[in-house]
Amino acid sequence: PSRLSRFAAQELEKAGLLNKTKIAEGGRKLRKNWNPSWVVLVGNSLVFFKDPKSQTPSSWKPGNSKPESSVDLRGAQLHWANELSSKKNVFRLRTVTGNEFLLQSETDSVIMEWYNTLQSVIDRLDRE
Ligand code: I3S
Repeated sequence: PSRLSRFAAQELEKAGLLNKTKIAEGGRKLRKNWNPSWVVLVGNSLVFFKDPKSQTPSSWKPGNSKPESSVDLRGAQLHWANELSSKKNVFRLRTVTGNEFLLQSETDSVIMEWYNTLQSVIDRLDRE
C-alpha cells in the first residue's frame, strides 16, 4: 500500500498551513530548519506535506503527493514552547519515540485551534 492509502480510510480532522521545524530525532537534538508545511490531522496521525506553494502546480495533486513524514499521536506530549523560539505562537510536539517538532503560526486563532484539536486527540488516545 502507498504511504497515503493507509490514511485514506481514516477520518480527516483538520488540515492547514503551519511553520514547522524538527528539533529532535529519537531524543537527539537537531539543528532548526523552519519551513512552511501543509499539516493534516487524520485519525491518530499528524501528517506533514511540503508546502504546496513551494511546489509547481503540477506536482501538487492529492493522488500523487507523498507525505514528507508522519507522527503517531498516541502517547505524544504537547506543550506551549515560546521559550524555544523568537517566534510567537510556538508549541512543541514530542512523540513517544523522542521525535520533537515545533509548530508555529503568525495567527493566534490558527495556532490555538491546532493546539486544542491536537490535545483533544492525544487525550482521547490516552483514554483508549
Ligand atoms: O534556537 P535557535 O538556534 O536560536 O534557532 C534559530 C536558528 O536555528 C536559526 O538558524 P541558524 O542558526 O542555522 O542560522 C534559524 O534561522 C532561526 O529561525 C532559529 O530561531 P527561531 O527563534 O526562529 O526559532
